[in-house]
Amino acid sequence: MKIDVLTLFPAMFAGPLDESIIKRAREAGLLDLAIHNLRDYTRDRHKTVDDRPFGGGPGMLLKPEPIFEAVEKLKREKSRVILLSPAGRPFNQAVARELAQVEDMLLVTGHYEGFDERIRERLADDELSIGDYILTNGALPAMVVVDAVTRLLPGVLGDDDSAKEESFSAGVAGLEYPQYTRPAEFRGMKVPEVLLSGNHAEIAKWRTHQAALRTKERRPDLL
Ligand code: 4GY
Repeated sequence: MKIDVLTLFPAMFAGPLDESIIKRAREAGLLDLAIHNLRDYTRDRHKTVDDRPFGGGPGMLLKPEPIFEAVEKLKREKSRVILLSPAGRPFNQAVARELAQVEDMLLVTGHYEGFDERIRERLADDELSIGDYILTNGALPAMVVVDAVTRLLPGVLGDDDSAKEESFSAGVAGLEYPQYTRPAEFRGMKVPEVLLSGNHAEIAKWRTHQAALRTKERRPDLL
């Protein structure tokens, strides 16, 4: 998959996507990620990307010209053009799965008070929000989407992790059950006896029960 990102803060992308699983996916050619500086698509001396809202109001908006220039240049035949903003539809695992099927993505990140509406109207195929809070800009949300989608691309994950994703998509899972590793006692805290018992039927029952309790307590919306 090719993913292009349009941002005012390209330097923010150095680091998070250069580690671990995403690094391997990039090295293996499964993900081709390119970060583009919106300022490079301005034509005026001051490299202006923003302007004041018609009708008044606080703050500045991303003006249409640089974003239109950039998207028209970067967009490919099959790219999905996606704005990132708190006004988007909620991003979740189902959306990540949907995006893992598309050929190419062009992620357009917000800043200031947001986008001139004509960017939405004419350029965007979709608009996503990673959650109900306001960040300073869309770089972190873009990285979240890149990460969540990349790990679902064929060949990126090891078998164990793939199985985990499947149990989530089957809709079986709410939250995970509690897990423990050695030592069996740490600072006076004991691992539940059943997990040391070797009784696999009892262990499975305990885990299912714990997962249900935890989901009911913390995320009743998933039930
Ligand atoms: N939440 N999900 C988000 C965000 C920064 C003000 C519009 C979010 O996706 N993007 O908070 N982005 C804002 C800053 C203008 C973008």
